Amino acid sequence: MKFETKTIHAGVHSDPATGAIMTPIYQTSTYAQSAPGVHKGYEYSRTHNPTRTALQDNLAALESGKWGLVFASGMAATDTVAKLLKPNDEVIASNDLYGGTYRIFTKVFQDYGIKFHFVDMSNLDNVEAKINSKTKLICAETPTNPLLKIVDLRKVAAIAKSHQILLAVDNTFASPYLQNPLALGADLVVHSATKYIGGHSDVVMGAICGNSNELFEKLSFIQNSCGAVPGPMDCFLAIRGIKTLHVRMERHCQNASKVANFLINHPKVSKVYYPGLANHKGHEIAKNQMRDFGGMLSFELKDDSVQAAHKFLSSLKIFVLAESLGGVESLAGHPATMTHASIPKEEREKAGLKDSLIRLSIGIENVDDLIEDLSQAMG
Ligand code: P1T
Repeated sequence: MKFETKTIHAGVHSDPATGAIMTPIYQTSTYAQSAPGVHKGYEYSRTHNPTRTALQDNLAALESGKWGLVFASGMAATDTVAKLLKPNDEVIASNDLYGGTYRIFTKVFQDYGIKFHFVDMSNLDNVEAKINSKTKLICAETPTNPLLKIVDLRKVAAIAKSHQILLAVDNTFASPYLQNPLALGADLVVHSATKYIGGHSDVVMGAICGNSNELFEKLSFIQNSCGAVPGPMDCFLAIRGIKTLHVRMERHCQNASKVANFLINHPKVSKVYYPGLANHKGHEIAKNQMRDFGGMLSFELKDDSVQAAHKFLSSLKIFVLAESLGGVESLAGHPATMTHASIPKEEREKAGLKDSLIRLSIGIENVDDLIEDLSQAMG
């Protein structure tokens, strides 16, 4: 089955009781048993819920994985992966990554005796330099949030495999339509399904997909034991959102490419980060491992101050100033004071994240309206 058909049909079966073609919202916490332990595969909704099962099977198919697990948020998915670790284990993670991921690693898991190394993974020598016998996990994000750096997934997977280290890839920015890390050698793919997967800014959710039965056993055990599961209504919304994932992503990519080309020619803009631009450092790798270049881009103003960025952001009329990304509506954000404020300034600067950096999540509106809005906000 091709991707576009999977988005609509994979994992989703018409309801056996009524024939309803949409998976019902099984809004129930528990299931009747005819005798203790005798049931129809469902005992309690923290463990399993039919609406969640349909979504998990659908996502597994979209990521070319054997299994999928969904969580109450993207952070809950990352939390679950990190819970595979033990004290004294070491992790190598992208130094340009979602601020909340940096925060859970440094403020939560570091206290449990796990050591994190944050490196620029667009150069894989930086990864190899930090590998030692304690390294158990490599966490890559590509394209990265917010600088849109590209990590060569085939190469980092080969490095991880040769050292028997697990590779988890946060595929949030690409979505399963543009990139399938499992097919490129990753062990686990992680999503904030809040973003392109849900697609309509109406749900907070996370996901992990993989192929290994052993990892499935461990991760589903943590999912059930720790309980960060999404409710059936949210699973329904995600199933509905996914049905148009491929169509939305095509428009996100077309619009973002046009906006990037508008911005590189604007006199007040000093730099544009978009992997679709031929001069982007990761352009060739992105071409090789992604179907298109995505709907996210960032740019710096020539006036590199928080004030200049804030003035621009407050002048936007169609773009909504908000955290998050990947919805049908265009959003704009200021990583230094919003999504990445939890990363200390000196760490942000080391990663190249400047005060004037503005991040855009390009929606699927008419692109001329979007460009006009950016143009008037530049003043
Ligand atoms: O927000 P949540 O669903 O918990 O997902 C966390 C997360 C994980 N990974 C990446 C790459 C992300 O971008 C996010 C969330 N990001 C934002 C809210 C943001 O505005 O960047």
